[in-house]
Amino acid sequence: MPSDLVWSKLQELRDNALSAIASASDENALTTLQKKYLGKKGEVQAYMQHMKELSAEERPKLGALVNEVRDRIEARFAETEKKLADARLMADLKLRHEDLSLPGRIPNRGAEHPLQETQREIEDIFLSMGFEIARGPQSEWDYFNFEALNFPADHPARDMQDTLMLENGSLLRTHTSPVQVRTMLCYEPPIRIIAPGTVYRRDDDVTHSPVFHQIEGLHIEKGLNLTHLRGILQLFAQSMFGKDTKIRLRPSFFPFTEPSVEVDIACIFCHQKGCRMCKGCGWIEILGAGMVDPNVLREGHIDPEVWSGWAFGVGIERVAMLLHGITDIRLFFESDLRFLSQFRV
Ligand code: FA5
Repeated sequence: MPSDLVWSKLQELRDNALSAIASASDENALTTLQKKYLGKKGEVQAYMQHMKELSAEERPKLGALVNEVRDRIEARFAETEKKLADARLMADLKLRHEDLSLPGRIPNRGAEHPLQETQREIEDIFLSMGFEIARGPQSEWDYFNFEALNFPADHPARDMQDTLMLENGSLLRTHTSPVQVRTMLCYEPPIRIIAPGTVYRRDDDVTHSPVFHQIEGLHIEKGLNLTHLRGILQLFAQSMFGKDTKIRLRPSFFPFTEPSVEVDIACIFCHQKGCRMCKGCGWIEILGAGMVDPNVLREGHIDPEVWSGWAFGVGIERVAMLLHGITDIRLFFESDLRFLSQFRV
């Protein structure tokens, strides 16, 4: 075929293709046209066969022209494809009769669990006083849970915390106090940490759960005494329960503190007039505490002649129950949304 004829036929093909594509009625018709013009055996590619009929100078011209025609046709395909998709969307919307004046659906919002919230609030109070967070394992060795804390083997004090034993000879920690010795063995004093975590006991009633949470506090420094402990706990109680909250320290016993105390707050429900929550006595116990026993400091490789320390252990459920006036601890663990959604902020 003479070259002039090739050029004009190719241009004719381009113009036909462009108008056929523009008037394609739907996406199926478009696919058929795509194959017809741009497929491997399509009409545009077929023009490459004329190469051999052309002179050496004309061949690159044909190549460039074929490419240009292909680009134009491709661009027209893209435009038409978008036009058809938009039209289909509009038709769908019309069919569905969307009522754009309907109010939107409000998605269900999650919220922090009340125990998590209480834990974070307690942590924030101590972090603001310069304490750092330490952690320890929940499956613990007898040594850290009892022995290093001055509970000799077979000592009756071990019965104070009914223990769940594991098959490998370890146990589920009954309190967060094992983190005390673990921390002492890792860091040089002065030490100022809180250790939040899950603990386990064979205990189950409306105020005691087999799985519950504590936060341990430990401060080791030169010259600490019970008044420092009292001061910090007073500040804690006021930050947590209100600035007028009074505390009192009652003598108690823990093998790992000497002296040991139970700490009560003045009843926040009846202001000490006597109510069901404080069982009529005006005080509510919130935590156990005391000065770290010298034997425990020695287990942590700390010299009790140089350093002294205080520690406390507070139950997170206990604090959350007081804050929200909850009388049954099991509500925290039942995942009942009627209960949990009341805490959504
Ligand atoms: C202890 O666990 C000591 N380790 C606390 C301590 C730390 C004393 C450091 C001295 C120095 P106790 O067994 O009293 O102590 O538990 C502390 C708190 O945990 C209690 O006041 C209570 O709020 C909470 N608690 C204890 N048992 C349960 C339970 N089964 N369910 C929920 N909370 C509990």
